[in-house]
Amino acid sequence: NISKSLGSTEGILDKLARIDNAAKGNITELTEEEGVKDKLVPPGNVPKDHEPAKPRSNKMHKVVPIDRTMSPRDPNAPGQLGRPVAVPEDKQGEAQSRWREGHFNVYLSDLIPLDRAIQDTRPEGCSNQLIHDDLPTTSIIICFIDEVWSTLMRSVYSVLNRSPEHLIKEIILVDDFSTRDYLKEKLDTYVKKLPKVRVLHLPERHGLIRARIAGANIATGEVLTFLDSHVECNVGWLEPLLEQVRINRRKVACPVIEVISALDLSYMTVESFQRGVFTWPLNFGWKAMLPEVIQRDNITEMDPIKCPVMAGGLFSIEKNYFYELGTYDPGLDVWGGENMEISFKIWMCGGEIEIIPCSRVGHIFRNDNPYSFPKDRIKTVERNLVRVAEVWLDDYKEIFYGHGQHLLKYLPNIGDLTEQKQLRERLQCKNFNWYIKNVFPDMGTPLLRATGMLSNPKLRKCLAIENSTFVLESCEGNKKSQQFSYTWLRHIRQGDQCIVPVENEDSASLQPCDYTIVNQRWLHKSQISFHSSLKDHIMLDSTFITCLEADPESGGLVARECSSLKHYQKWRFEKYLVL
Ligand code: LR7
Ligand code: MN
Repeated sequence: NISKSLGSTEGILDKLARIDNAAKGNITELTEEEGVKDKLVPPGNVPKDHEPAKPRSNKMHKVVPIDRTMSPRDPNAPGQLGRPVAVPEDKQGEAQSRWREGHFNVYLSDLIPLDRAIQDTRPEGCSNQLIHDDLPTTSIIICFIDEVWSTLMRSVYSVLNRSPEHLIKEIILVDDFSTRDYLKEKLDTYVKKLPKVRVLHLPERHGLIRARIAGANIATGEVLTFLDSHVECNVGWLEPLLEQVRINRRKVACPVIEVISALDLSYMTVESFQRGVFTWPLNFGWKAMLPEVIQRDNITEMDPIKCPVMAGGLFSIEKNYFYELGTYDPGLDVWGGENMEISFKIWMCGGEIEIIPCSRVGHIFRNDNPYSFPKDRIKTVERNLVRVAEVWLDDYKEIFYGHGQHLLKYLPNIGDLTEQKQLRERLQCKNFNWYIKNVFPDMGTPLLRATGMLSNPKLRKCLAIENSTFVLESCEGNKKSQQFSYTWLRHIRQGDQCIVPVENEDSASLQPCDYTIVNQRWLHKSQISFHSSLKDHIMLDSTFITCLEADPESGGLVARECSSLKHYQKWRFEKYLVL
């Protein structure tokens, strides 16, 4: 009996520990009756008015292919079914001059119906897919600044017309302090006729990122679905997104983003099996899954695709989860980089991001923004990215800066990171190395340019550090003092010590590595062609004059004027990871 009751006490303690853990944002799954939803203590201020968790049922239905219209569709209307539209000869001038209202063909957008039909581009099988009857409701949040009326309305109508009514809690249009008149009272009056649409006029420019947070703060649905303000949601787009969130509240679901042509407003589908990825220094891009992988794992066109990062604009996320994650880093400015931040945060702190091929939304891609930035656009994005890198990238920061040394100049101006770092602690997020290994194993960029022993082939000796001074000794592969790293920022490093030249002396010494010290950067195997005869040298990046040289006389390392004839200036790392 005693042992039995002890056993059950342990059970309770174990349960309490798990609830406590979950409250800290830890990822141990709790069973439903333990009430994980209500016990989680989010780091942000969760608005209190969210709906309580509903009882679950396992009843399912096929996706409802809703496609309502305001009036019977005229099959001959321009742009119907997403067909391309041409500007009449006598309207070319008008179309041209109106282009800059949106940086797409505004004239044509105004010409085509607000509720036009588009091709149902879903893969076969999507219409038979089963969806739970008890999906969570969603608030649609569309932020805009100076959006063209017809594209904004077409976005809204596509949501109203192609979503099951009971799933849309509301559509929140967040006006990010637009300057155009029609987006004020006219918009307010107009949306009064539309069901569920609310407008939030921000009293000052927030920028997209903070505008989204403002929208989320007043949302009452269980799930937040963010959209850009020039989209067309396709048939059956919503249920598959909410289904994924219902299955796992830490799953963030993105539709396939299809293309609405900026030129002719045609609706075009896109290649299947595309993942959202990044290249350095944190540029978003698409990358096709390898055909071998698709075959090996028997992946169909309908299967969700795990993405290392999301494009940023279009996704569904459980509202409470969004707040547990601290929403977006509020220190990010205006626009850009927030998709990297939330993607790293989601993956590293226990969630996942998927593209759901049965959900498809068209988006007008354009070359320029029709609104101005408070500061320069590139500078805004780059500063944001540096902020993200400093919080999330760990050692991989080196790759980030190595692919854009100019980014280092933002470091003094990125603001305070304490809260973001604390959030990362509190959520007990995994590190960036885990993220790369598990989420983006094909990232393909090694952490270093070269590693191992650093030898001078002429002398047949290796550089070593003994008692903080350089010595040349016979090469021994497993000797720690002979191990060096050649980093993306062109540091030659042992531990946290970096090689630097000593000013006004022809010698070299060690100094704690510091990204911002230019004298710590050395060119080696560099592609700079006018130095190709010095490729095997190790040349100071800031001067192009000084090279590291083995000095047989002192048995140490010196820094002297580079010369292609000097064999003691030629070096080889044991292993090159990048050429
Ligand atoms: O200050 C601003 N305030 C805003 O409300 C700036 C913009 N906005 C609105 C704007 O009206 C639009 O609805 O924010 C939305 C996005 O801006 P766009 O459409 O001018 O830029 P974009 O389509 O290139 O935006 C992409 O990158 C952004 C970076 O911060 C956001 O993540 C966008 O959501 C994202 N869009 C997409 O992911 C759609 C597919 C693009 C791809 C790939
Ligand atoms: Mn956009």
